[in-house]
Parts: sequence; C-alpha cells; structure tokens
Amino acid sequence: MARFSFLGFFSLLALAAYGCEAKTVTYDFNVTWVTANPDGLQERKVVGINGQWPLPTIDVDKGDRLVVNMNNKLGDKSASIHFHGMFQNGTNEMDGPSMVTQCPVPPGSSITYNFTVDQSGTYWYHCHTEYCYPDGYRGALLIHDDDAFFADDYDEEIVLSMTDWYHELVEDLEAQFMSLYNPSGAEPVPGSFLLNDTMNSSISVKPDTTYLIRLINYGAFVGQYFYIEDHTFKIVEVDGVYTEPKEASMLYLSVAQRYAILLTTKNSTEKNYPIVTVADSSLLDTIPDGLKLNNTNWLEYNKTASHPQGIVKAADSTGLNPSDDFDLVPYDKQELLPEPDMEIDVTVYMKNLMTGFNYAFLNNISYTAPKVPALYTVLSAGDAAGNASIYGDFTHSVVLKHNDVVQLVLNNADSGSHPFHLHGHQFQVIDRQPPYGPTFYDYLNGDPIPYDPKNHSSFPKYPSRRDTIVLPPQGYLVIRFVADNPGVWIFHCHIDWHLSSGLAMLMIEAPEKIQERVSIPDDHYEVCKAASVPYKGNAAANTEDFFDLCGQNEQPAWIPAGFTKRGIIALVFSVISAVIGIVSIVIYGLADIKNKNLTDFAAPSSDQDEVVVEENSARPTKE
Ligand SMILES: *[C@@H]1O[C@H](CO)[C@@H](O)[C@H](O)[C@H]1NC(C)=O
Ligand SMILES: *[C@@H]1O[C@H](CO)[C@@H](O)[C@H](O)[C@H]1NC(C)=O
Ligand SMILES: *[C@@H]1O[C@H](CO)[C@@H](O)[C@H](O)[C@H]1NC(C)=O
Ligand SMILES: *[C@@H]1O[C@H](CO)[C@@H](O)[C@H](O)[C@H]1NC(C)=O
Ligand SMILES: *[C@@H]1O[C@H](CO)[C@@H](O)[C@H](O)[C@H]1NC(C)=O
Ligand SMILES: *[C@@H]1O[C@H](CO)[C@@H](O)[C@H](O)[C@H]1NC(C)=O
Ligand SMILES: *[C@@H]1O[C@H](CO)[C@@H](O)[C@H](O)[C@H]1NC(C)=O
Ligand SMILES: *[C@@H]1O[C@H](CO)[C@@H](O)[C@H](O)[C@H]1NC(C)=O
Ligand SMILES: *[C@@H]1O[C@H](CO)[C@@H](O)[C@H](O)[C@H]1NC(C)=O
Ligand SMILES: *[C@@H]1O[C@H](CO)[C@@H](O)[C@H](O)[C@H]1NC(C)=O
Ligand SMILES: *[C@@H]1O[C@H](CO)[C@@H](O)[C@H](O)[C@H]1NC(C)=O
Ligand SMILES: [Cu+2]
Repeated sequence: MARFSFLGFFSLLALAAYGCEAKTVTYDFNVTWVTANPDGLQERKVVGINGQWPLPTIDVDKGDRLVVNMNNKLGDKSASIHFHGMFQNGTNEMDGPSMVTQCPVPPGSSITYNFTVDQSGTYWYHCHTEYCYPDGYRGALLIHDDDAFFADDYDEEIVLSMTDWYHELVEDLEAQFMSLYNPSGAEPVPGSFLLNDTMNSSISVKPDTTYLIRLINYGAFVGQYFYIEDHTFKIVEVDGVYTEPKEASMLYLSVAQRYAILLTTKNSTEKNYPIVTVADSSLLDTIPDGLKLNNTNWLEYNKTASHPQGIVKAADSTGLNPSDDFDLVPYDKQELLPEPDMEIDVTVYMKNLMTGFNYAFLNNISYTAPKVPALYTVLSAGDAAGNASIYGDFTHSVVLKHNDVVQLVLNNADSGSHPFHLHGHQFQVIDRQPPYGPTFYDYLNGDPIPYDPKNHSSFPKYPSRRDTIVLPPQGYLVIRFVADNPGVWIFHCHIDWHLSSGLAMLMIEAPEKIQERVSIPDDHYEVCKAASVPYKGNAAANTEDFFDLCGQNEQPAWIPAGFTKRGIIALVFSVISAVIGIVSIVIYGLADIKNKNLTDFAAPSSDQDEVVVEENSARPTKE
C-alpha cells in the first residue's frame, strides 16, 4: 500500500513538472461546400469545415491526444485527412492517405482520427484522397511546446500560410491535366497566390517585440520565396525539427514545407514594411497575363503611415537567393546515421503512356493505387506480408526491416524541381546536387547529374533533418532514416498534380511489427463498406492466393520505343480507332468542349468511348 501511494506521488510530480497534464483535444469537422473569393477575382466553391473557410487551425500541446471526427457532407466527393509530419508511431491507421492506410471516406460517411502527438512545431493537415486539397481542404496544425529551447525568447506568435490558388474546381483542372491535349504534362497554372488565405493584409506588430512566425506553404503546386524588407530573422525550426538558430533574410518554401522564425521588430513606428512573397515561376509552363507572381502584404507598425509596395530584386526568380536548408543543424545534434543496411535507388521521369497522357515515374513505375489499402493487405496477409510482391506491381512497394538504416537515393531525370515528402518520418538530408545558389530551383544547364556513390561530397556531421525536401532539377538527393516506425508510409512528390500522375512509392516498414501493433477501429472498416472498397487481400483483393495479382490495378501500357511526343497523339488515335473502330473521338470532362455544341464534330456513336480532336487546342482553358 505504502509503496503504491509513493509511486502515485511521483507520477503526480512528473505531471506537475511537465507543465500541464496531457489532455484530449477534440475537433468535430462537418465538411461541406461553401463559397469563397479570397483574391477578389473569382467566387468559387471551396471545401469548408462547419460552414467556414479558411479552415480552422488545429492547436494542441505536445503530448496531447488529438481526436478529429470528420463527417463528409460534400455530397459528390470522397475525402480523408492526413496530418502532415505526424509520426503516427503505433497509429499508422490514422495517417490518412486513401488506399494506403484507409479507404476513401465517401459522401455521407464519417471517420474518427485519434492519436497522441509526441512531437512539436509547425505542421498542417490536408485531404489525402485523390485530388481534393487544392479545393481548399487544408489548414494549419500547430503543436505548442513549453520546453522548446526558444520558448522564452519571444513575446507573441504569428501564423502565416502561403498558397497557390486556382479559380477552377480541381476535378475540372484534372481533366485538362490528364488529357491527350496535354502530352507535355503542363500543370494547371494558378489564378493567384495568397498569404494567410487572403491578399493585401496588414499584420499589426508592436515595436521592440519578438515574434515567433510560423510559415507554412500549403499550396498544391508552386513554391514561394518569402522576405520582409529591411528585416532579418532567425530560423529556429524546419518541418517540426528545432534547429540551431540561423540568421536569414529570405526563405524558399516548396509546397508542404514549414519554417518557424524569430523576428524582433524595430523600435521605430514610423514606417510599415512590405512582406514580400514571390511565386517560383520556374515551375510554371506559361505565365498568363495578369497573374501576380509577387505579392505585398505588410508588417504594420503604424496604421496611418503609408503601405508601400514591395520591390522584387529581379522580375524573375533568378535574382532571389534564399537561405540554404541543407546546412541547418538540428538542435538535438543528431549525428549522421551509420552506413545504411538498405539502399533504395529511384529516378524521377515524366513520360507518356499508351493513353497519350503524361505520367510521372519513379524508375519504371507510375504509382497506381491498389484495390485494397496497403495497410489492410499487411494485416490480412499473415506471413506473406514480408514479401513486397503482394502489394502489386504498380504500387512500387519496398519492404523495410525493423530498425534498419535506410538510404534513399533520388535522382532527377526531369528538368523540374520536386518537393518530396515521406510520411511517418523525418529524414537526414546527407547529399544534394547541384550546389545551392540563386538558380538552384531552375537548373537547366546540361544533362542530369546522377548520384555517384564513389564520388560524392562528404556528408555533414549533423545533417539537416526535415519531412519535405526539394529534389533539384536534373540533380539528386540522398536521404537517410531509421526504420523505427512500423507502418505503411507513402513517399511522394507533394505537387498534387505529380502525386496523382504517379510520383509515389510505398515503404512497407516492418510488416510483422505492424501486425502486432496496429488494430483498425470498426469505423474505418465501415468506411470501406460504405465505399464498396475491399479491405482484405492483396493488391488485387485476392484473399485466397496472395501471390496471384490477376486483376490488380495497372498503369497504362508502354508506348513502343522511338515515338516522339508529337507522334504520340497520332499513335494513340490509330490504336484507339483500330480497337474500337471509330473515326472521331471525344474526351469527356474538358470544360470548354462540354460547353460547345457537339454537332460541330462528327457524330459520336452512343455506346462507345468517344474522343473529339480539336485542332490548335493543346491547352484548353475555361472561358
Ligand atoms: C489587392 O490589392 C490590389 C491592388 O494593389 C488589388 O488589385 C486587388 O484586388 C487586392 N486584392 C484583394 C483580395 O483585396
Ligand atoms: C454537424 O452537423 C450535425 C447535423 O448535421 C450537427 O448536429 C452538428 O452540431 C454539426 N457539428 C458542428 C461542429 O457543427
Ligand atoms: C481514442 O483512443 C483511445 C486509446 O485507444 C481511446 O481510449 C479513446 O476512447 C478513443 N477516443 C475516441 C473518440 O475514439
Ligand atoms: C490569419 O487568418 C486567420 C483566419 O483564418 C486569422 O485568425 C489570423 O489572425 C490571421 N493571421 C494574421 C497574422 O493575420
Ligand atoms: C530598441 O530599444 C531597446 C530599449 O529601449 C534597446 O535595448 C534596443 O537595442 C533597441 N533596438 C534597436 C534595434 O535599436
Ligand atoms: C505614424 O505615421 C504617421 C504618418 O507618417 C506619423 O505622423 C505618426 O507620428 C506615426 N505614429 C507613430 C506612433 O509613430
Ligand atoms: C512583380 O513581378 C512581375 C513579374 O512577375 C514584374 O513584372 C514586376 O515588375 C514585379 N513588381 C515589382 C514591384 O517588382
Ligand atoms: C520495371 O522493371 C523491372 C525490372 O526490369 C521489371 O521487372 C518490371 O516488370 C518493370 N515494371 C513495369 C511496370 O514496367
Ligand atoms: C516473394 O514471392 C514470390 C512469389 O511467390 C517469390 O518468387 C519471391 O522469391 C518471394 N520473395 C521473397 C523475398 O521471399
Ligand atoms: C567527381 O565529381 C565532381 C563534381 O561533380 C566532378 O567534377 C568530377 O569529375 C568527378 N570525378 C570523377 C572521377 O568522376
Ligand atoms: C517510435 O516509437 C519507438 C518506441 O516505441 C521509438 O523507438 C521510435 O524511435 C519511434 N519512431 C519515431 C519515428 O518516432
Ligand atoms: Cu513533383
């Protein structure tokens, strides 16, 4: 008895020492369409929560349990929520990506996410079912930590999101993106760029005050440069990893990246200073007239003083030289991980397949979702779970051994930059080429440089660590992590257009431990039933023979070697005509064609796939 209360006394002390008791924080999200016009240019449908948009910020303290009840009332669209950067250590089933760790939640269904938060910093949450977060379904997720090394160094906190913004629904953009008319894979160009989901804002500040500013790029596509004229600041966190303070005056945030910075305001209240964001135009295939790439908001010291427009040092991004994230030293000084037990080598390519659409590849695989969420395959496969083949030929699944040091080499055979994100982990960034400089994000000289293990830069002693990293154009990245978090984790480009065209692969981490630790709550299985998605079996939903993948989802067939991009459309047409014997062909879903009188085209026959070819219409746009 005495001993029991003695222990009890100490656990109370432990709680007191922690500062505050870990609590459960619950959010009820009714997800519906609402309308918004954040750039003043176009009112549109956006995904709202409890009738509101911008979406609420999720605020928790380190150690809390977070419960999010999501009720999908969109009526016409499936959804899910990924809590970006959360380790979900022991709760892989709460990670959120559809067909990876859960079924898509169909309209009319709901799901509960429930997990403890044992990390801190600046994160975000977003829909992770094919094409859903560019419609506005994303918000900030902040994890406060009284024990942060800089906790006593600031007076107030400011959260600033930045994002690209489209005027069209993502389903209409998708139809244009994945189409015969877009054989080069040009991504949809945003209509504007927002700061904190609006424009022209004044962020009111007090003089001689230190602010912790949390920056999040929760866009779908375009990276942005950020600076405040005449101000410097200290970086103290990158993607949830505290860093040795680093002085900087400009940052680049790809989509999905975050920073926390400490900024001390000036003593004088005479002037206001432009907060300048510049969209990374190197990602855009075209820059339409009227698209404002650089935007000014204000650090406002004085309401009545003038609010000057920011001055961008060059009309394009090449004059901008942001702070390098490669040399950020994690505050915990975690050393370079030892030589890897396992190495994964993949190369990014963009290519056309037999449909004529442009797909994204890691090696020769364009990620194609399995018929059963891969986590559910792990749980129903018994001993076969350790064999990557059961996850299918098109999910690019790699089985990792528990606690192995994994090295991932990512080469870029593409001339665009790609922000890659690994779920469930932060990784060390141990090599990256070409070297950092003003043209880093737009490196177009010469051929791709692949990683050469016999000739590389020396690895840093304390490598930078984060959860989303930019793979430079035609360069490479080498990252390391420890497979100490059993689960199925997707590794993917965070440009939503590239994810949906296949730039992803799956880490099946310690499947035997997943089977011991993970149990799926009933409501998650109910979601599968409501969505008519099987939740047992291999990638082809075969529950009898896990090695029989007949009927699995497949990427379209390869185009025979030797075809140029121009030849592809012709080839696809001749194949389609040969197969279905029609002359004229109509693509469904192209907004401009939908609005046209179809009698302009050869009469389609009603019971076949029809595609109409319109001359000079490589990039259809909406009127
Ligand atoms: C922001 O200001 C510009 C003029 O500088 C104006 O054209 C634009 O409509 C404003 N946007 C919003 C959302 O207020
Ligand atoms: C969600 O909708 C249900 C009924 O449709 C309502 O009872 C509930 O209060 C709503 N929740 C919130 C947080 O608005
Ligand atoms: C969340 O999970 C905890 C631990 O499993 C459980 O005790 C609690 O009831 C769950 N809460 C909800 C709302 O499901
Ligand atoms: C950003 O927007 C949110 C509303 O979405 C608002 O509560 C917050 O005050 C804004 N932050 C700043 C710094 O203006
Ligand atoms: C602002 O004023 C405080 C005290 O009045 C002083 O300590 C500080 O150095 C001043 N800061 C600047 C940037 O001049
Ligand atoms: C604010 O700006 C106005 C106009 O420039 C100036 O007259 C005034 O003194 C300033 N106020 C403060 C508190 O600095
Ligand atoms: C903003 O950027 C555009 C190009 O995107 C450039 O033409 C313009 O000069 C820039 N504005 C300023 C004030 O620098
Ligand atoms: C990719 O290449 C491997 C090895 O050459 C081959 O076994 C596999 O079938 C290929 N996959 C696809 C989808 O082409
Ligand atoms: C996985 O299963 C396939 C098909 O049964 C077999 O050929 C292969 O050797 C297995 N691989 C491993 C690592 O056991
Ligand atoms: C090693 O890499 C450097 C820098 O990329 C290159 O200049 C050099 O030629 C390479 N050396 C060999 C032996 O490949
Ligand atoms: C997950 O938790 C285990 C302890 O249960 C720990 O060893 C491991 O480092 C954690 N992994 C991550 C990524 O948090
Ligand atoms: Cu990409």
